Amino acid sequence: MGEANRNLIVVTGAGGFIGGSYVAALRARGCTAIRAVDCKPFDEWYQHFDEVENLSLDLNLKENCEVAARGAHDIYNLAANMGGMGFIEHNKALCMLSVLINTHMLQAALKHGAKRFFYSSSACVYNADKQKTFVAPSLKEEDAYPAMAEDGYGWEKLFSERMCRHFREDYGLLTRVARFHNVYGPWGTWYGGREKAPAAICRKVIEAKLKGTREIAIWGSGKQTRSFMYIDDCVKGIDLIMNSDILEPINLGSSEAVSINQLVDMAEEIAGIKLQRKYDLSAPKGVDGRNSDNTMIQRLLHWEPNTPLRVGLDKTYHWIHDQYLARERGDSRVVRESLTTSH
Ligand code: GKE
Repeated sequence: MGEANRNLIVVTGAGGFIGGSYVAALRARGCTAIRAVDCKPFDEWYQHFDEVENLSLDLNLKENCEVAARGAHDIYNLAANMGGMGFIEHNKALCMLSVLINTHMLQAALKHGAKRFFYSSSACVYNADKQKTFVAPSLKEEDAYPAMAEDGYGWEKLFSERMCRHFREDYGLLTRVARFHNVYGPWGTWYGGREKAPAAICRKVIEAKLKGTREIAIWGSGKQTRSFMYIDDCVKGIDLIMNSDILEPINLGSSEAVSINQLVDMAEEIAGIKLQRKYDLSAPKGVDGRNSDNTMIQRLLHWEPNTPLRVGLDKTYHWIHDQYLARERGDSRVVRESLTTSH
């Protein structure tokens, strides 16, 4: 059993949105022993920090997970092949193959004596039959069973949650699992097919404003409901849950549910325009309604994600606006979305 370097923190998926933002937060609080891992080539990493140990490794491969985990004390497995509904609905096998990453990372964590392991699960584990109304059902942790997760992506997440539990129960590896509810914010994917609704809607409003097209294409009827969690709350929640005694998977999401039409209202308000809405009922829609029931996180951590959507969306809109103009200028510093892989 390898020896863990007491301080070494390994973050997988570090070239992506949440992983990159988590590495940035660790640095901001003075952590230096950080190993950032992603399979993307470095020039496609959303955020890249020279003073961090950066590894571009495909973590589907067992031997690469061994390299990534060597000497680690804490491992944050934030790596997955994922995206919004536009991606997960059309890439179910790819999404399920992320099981290789989590399984190999757990085995490597055990082999190399890591002490703590954080796994990023998702609201997509929840039973689809409980999300068949536009009146956003507040999903409690127990609503994942009996199981009827989101096809592909949701089942991988549910299976990997259970793998984490069994590694804790059978081998004593401290595992913590959070179910993320639609994370958004600066440094997130905003074009290319993997983007989620907040970024997509901001991009479309910006495009309509800059190009004067005055109309916006919305997937579904716009009545679908969701809660969206700002990235800073996600980072804080990861820390609180990793440092807690919470053994079972727990919701990490905002409890401020809105319809997609209301999300568009907010983006228009930020842009100072009103657009003609074109609804595409054949586009990927996912569940009708979803919200995060935060009773458990409130009870156990006396906190819940609380950045109002209007506040987070404003920052996200302006970040995407600058990215959009930079892309128009052909500026290489634009976050580049590779449609091939992102884990
Ligand atoms: N992506 C996207 N792009 N969604 C749109 C758009 C658009 O231009 N216009 C309307 N929507 C609608 C979708 O049809 C869906 O009903 C809703 O916004 C949210 O779509 P989403 O953000 O892509 O993803 P979901 O919340 O449905 O599902 C996501 O849940 C996350 C966990 O909360 C999953 O795709 C994963 O990203 C993750 O599990």
